[in-house]
Amino acid sequence: GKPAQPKGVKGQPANEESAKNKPLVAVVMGSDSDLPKLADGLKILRDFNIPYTARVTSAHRTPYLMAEYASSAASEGIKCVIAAAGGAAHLPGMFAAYTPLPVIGVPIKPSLGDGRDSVLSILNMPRGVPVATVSLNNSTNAALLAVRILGAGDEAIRERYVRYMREAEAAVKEKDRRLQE
Ligand code: RP5
Repeated sequence: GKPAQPKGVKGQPANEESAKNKPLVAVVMGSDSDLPKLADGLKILRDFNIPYTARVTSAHRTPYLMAEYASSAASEGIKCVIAAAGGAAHLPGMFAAYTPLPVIGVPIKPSLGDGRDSVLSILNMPRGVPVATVSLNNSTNAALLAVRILGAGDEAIRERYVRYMREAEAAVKEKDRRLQE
């Protein structure tokens, strides 16, 4: 007879369950030294219940791995990429050169200088290869933008985002109210 279907959690077939947990966002970084600056953004993705994968794929140190991963990300089911790099921050732009997916660049403050080089090298892309650039170390906005992009085609994610906006609004109103005390 037919082999028993392996069950995932909540009694769903395992293959459906793993499809549900397949990463939608790829967070790539030039170095593991960037990781601490990405912690806030990764927390937001978890809070929004967005499955993601985090990888170190350096445009300079592992160019072939980076190109291979960027080339296959879309067919792996990734919908949106967050790419972080500092200094000679080529990763977001190079990643965007290999994928049709939206790429959000996070400039990381390097050990040398104030970080304008990171910002400008991610921001100043040639026409035709866009990278959405957030401000220095701002993985929070990168993650929120990724959630918005996913939410454009997914009502449940959009609803979670609207709730987040309401909560953020309430938090500011509460601070204002306390100022009046
Ligand atoms: C970039 O060089 C990385 O994105 C990182 O921000 C910077 C420094 O890397 P490490 O020398 O700390 O590995 O590629």
